[in-house]
Amino acid sequence: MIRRPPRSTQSRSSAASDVYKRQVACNIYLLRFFYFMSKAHFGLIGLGVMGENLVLNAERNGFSSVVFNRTYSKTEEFLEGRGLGKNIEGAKTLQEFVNKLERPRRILMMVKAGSATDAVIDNISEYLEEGDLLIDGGNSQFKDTERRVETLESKSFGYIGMGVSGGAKGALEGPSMMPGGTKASYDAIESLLTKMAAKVEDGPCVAYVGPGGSGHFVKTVHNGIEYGIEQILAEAYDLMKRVKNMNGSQMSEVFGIWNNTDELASYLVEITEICLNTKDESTEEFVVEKILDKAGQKGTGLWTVVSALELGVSVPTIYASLNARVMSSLKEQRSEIEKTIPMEAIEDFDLGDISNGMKPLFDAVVLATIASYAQGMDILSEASSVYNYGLNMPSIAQIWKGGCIIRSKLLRKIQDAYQKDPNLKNLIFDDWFNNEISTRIDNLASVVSSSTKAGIPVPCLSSTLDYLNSYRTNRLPQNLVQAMRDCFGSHTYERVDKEGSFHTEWMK
Ligand code: NBP
Repeated sequence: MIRRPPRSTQSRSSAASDVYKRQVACNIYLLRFFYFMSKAHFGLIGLGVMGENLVLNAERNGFSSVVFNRTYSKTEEFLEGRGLGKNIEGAKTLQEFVNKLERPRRILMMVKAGSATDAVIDNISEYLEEGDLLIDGGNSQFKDTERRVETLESKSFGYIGMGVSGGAKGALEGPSMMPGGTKASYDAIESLLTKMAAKVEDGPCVAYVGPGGSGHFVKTVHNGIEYGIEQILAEAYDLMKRVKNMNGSQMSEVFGIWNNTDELASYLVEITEICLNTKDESTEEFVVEKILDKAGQKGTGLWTVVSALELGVSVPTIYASLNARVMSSLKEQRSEIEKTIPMEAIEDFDLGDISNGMKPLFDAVVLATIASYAQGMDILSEASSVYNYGLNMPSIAQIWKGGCIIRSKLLRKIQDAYQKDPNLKNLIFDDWFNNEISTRIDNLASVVSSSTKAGIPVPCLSSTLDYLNSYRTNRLPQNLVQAMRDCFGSHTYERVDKEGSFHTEWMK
């Protein structure tokens, strides 16, 4: 690149020497320029399933990237495999990682929630500089995120706690993302996130959620709703199988019909259709029937229920789904007790048939699904005012409409309902949802009562029925509960006929 003056004239010509010096200076400047220009736009820590796919997504959208993983061999494997030929570099140490990033740095952490996230933050903090931004895309507890936002922002770093949903495929092709933290930090990554996110007909599935841990709070509730819907679909499957003796293909056909309706068209119904119709390659039998009936839970379902209870929000459908997983884990105990309190043979009852899309069962599933969303949205409304999150409910429905596990057609209706009335107390007050409930509740009641009589547990369907029946009565028996509390503890009570606080001497 640099043309050296010929040796013979070098010492004799000071003019030529000046030209040479200027050329060197110019080239050093260019080298420096290209060095800084070549720094990567985006850094990722944690090459698990999610991290790997998210960094490929960022790179595909034009963001050159650097990756770091605790175990370096995984980084090498990635760079020689899926990362090969991409604008992605690896780093062996965190020092090298930050040096390869343009400033202010934008770093996404995709590691396990809890102590692993704290360890990564501690380790990287010493290399960060003012204005650098850390994004936690793991499933962190929102209270941990509140603490981290406060600590990191006080050190002049940016911190975003971001819920990410969509699994491996979503992470690669476009996830749904729920970022929370300061608005200034969000603004610094808005263009990156908007490009990476799933897109639906009316925009991307990402938006600023709110301050502090609100992004992770919204993700937690997303997962609570997901627990609910998964259990509801599992109960529908159980009824088809045990009451109607349907095989995998027949059940799959019903879920296929449901997936073409305005009420149930969704990702979870779509994958249920696929799961039920998939055969085991070695046995040629339906795989689902070969899977042990035990489901685990990683924390977000539990956090949803705990948050709901702390906020005083009623979430029986979501709670029932969590409890169903807990009960399923008692496999040995269930097998033992089955022998001591045996069930009667199950008699056939009306669930409809394939030709009418199993209408009574469909109605029951629609209402339980609506209840799951309604309860989740109620938690968000309450959290928004108690924690000062200022959540925009239609915007959250928009984020969930694509890319995430609970994406569904119903979310359009939910978005409309909150757009019509931003202070909606519950979806049940919206005309469309109110009509759905009025016209389907009889079928929900008959499915629940027949299942209960037959001894088939339907915890989400029955909790939904109780939830809706409690909602639609002006008369609940808590007057007696209040009487008992006043009787043993002088807690006093309110009356229906006059204002004030009253006490009765019950034992006189
Ligand atoms: P994993 O949680 O299975 O793996 C995390 C990666 O982080 C591993 O490659 C691990 O390195 C690395 N890591 C680093 Br760097 N520092 C670590 C430390 N101090 N302790 C433990 N691991 C460390 O990945 P994932 O399934 O992609 O999940 C990442 C996050 O995203 C989790 O919070 C998860 O809950 C959340 N999430 C997952 C999904 C999903 O569908 N999987 C969906 C949405 C959100 P190593 O190679 O040395 O072990």
